[in-house]
Amino acid sequence: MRIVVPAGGIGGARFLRGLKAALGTDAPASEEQTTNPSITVIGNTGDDITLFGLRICPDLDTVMYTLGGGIDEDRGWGRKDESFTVKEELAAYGMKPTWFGLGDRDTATHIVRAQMIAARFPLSAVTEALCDRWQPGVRLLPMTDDQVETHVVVEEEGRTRAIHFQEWWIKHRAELPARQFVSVGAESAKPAPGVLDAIAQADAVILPPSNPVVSVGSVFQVPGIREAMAEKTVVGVSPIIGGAPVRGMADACLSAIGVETDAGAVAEHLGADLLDGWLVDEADAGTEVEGVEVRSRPLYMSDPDSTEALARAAVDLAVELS
Ligand code: GDP
Ligand code: FO1
Ligand code: CA
Ligand code: CA
Repeated sequence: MRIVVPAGGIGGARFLRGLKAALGTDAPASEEQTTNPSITVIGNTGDDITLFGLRICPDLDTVMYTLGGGIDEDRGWGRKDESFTVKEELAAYGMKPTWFGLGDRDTATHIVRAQMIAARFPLSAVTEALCDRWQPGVRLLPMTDDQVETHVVVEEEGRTRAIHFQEWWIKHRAELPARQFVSVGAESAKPAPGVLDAIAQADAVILPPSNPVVSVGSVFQVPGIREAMAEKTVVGVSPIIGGAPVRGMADACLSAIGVETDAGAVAEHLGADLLDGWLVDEADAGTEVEGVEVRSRPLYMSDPDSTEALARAAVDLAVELS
């Protein structure tokens, strides 16, 4: 079975771990699996930022490290056994910004990426090269090779300005009221090589419980991707349980675009033209979305078994609706 998953960081990556287990692709990779894995991930690159001359791709790296065994499980981003000496030394030079947690081990990834970008390799080729080391067991594609960055229109002391998503998310902890998200560069961006083919060849598209606004929503800003997915059987997993995000600040993103922090409201926002099925938590049983088959299942990815069961429920629903 071939499945395409548009993914952000932690919610996407954890779900993918369960999906690999559910599809039996988490065994040591055979030659066939590395060249033709059954899961293609279309990673959000709207979070990407250039700092200190390095191109940093948080969501791609989160998926790569999580599936490759290199993630810091507690933080959910960056490398395990991390140290921050480079960050401290940069601060000692007065280098800005100081709010970004640039880890030493993580920096090696950014240096490899910067070097390849300087040699004019596209991001998709860079990502493939990085995955040679991590062997995530999925095909990880950036949504686009073009530069697309999510900027946030905020109001501070009566002044309106746009700041990079990472500044809003990390420095301001999403507390600065957001008026709008803008995917700078998206209009003229093209899906990365392989993205539209993978969707065309997929048996189903599964939306993991990623942030519907700045993760999945950002992937959908690249012209052609959402349209291609809508042709397929699409099943989504709600990132909202009992009216609240499980981790992170998705509620701040949803309220900025006028969507209630509610499992049903998120499905309506994603659209009945796209979604065929929608999984909500048992706490949200009874949720109805016109034109969408809604099922309730335990949606907390608290351990490998519950995550695998959740992924299997999504696959089963997709098979049933195909
Ligand atoms: P980010 O890019 O690192 O912010 O990660 P994603 O966009 O992929 O996922 C963030 C979303 O994952 C948040 O909105 C959370 O509500 C959701 N999430 C995290 N853990 C869980 C979980 O165990 N179950 C569900 N259903 N959603 C989760
Ligand atoms: N999140 C933080 O809250 N603080 C950080 O300092 C931070 C650094 C960081 C470095 C590399 C990386 O891949 C991710 C990092 N994140 C950090 C996570 C990231 O900012 C966000 O969680 C996502 O971009 C939102 O999806
Ligand atoms: Ca993200
Ligand atoms: Ca459809």
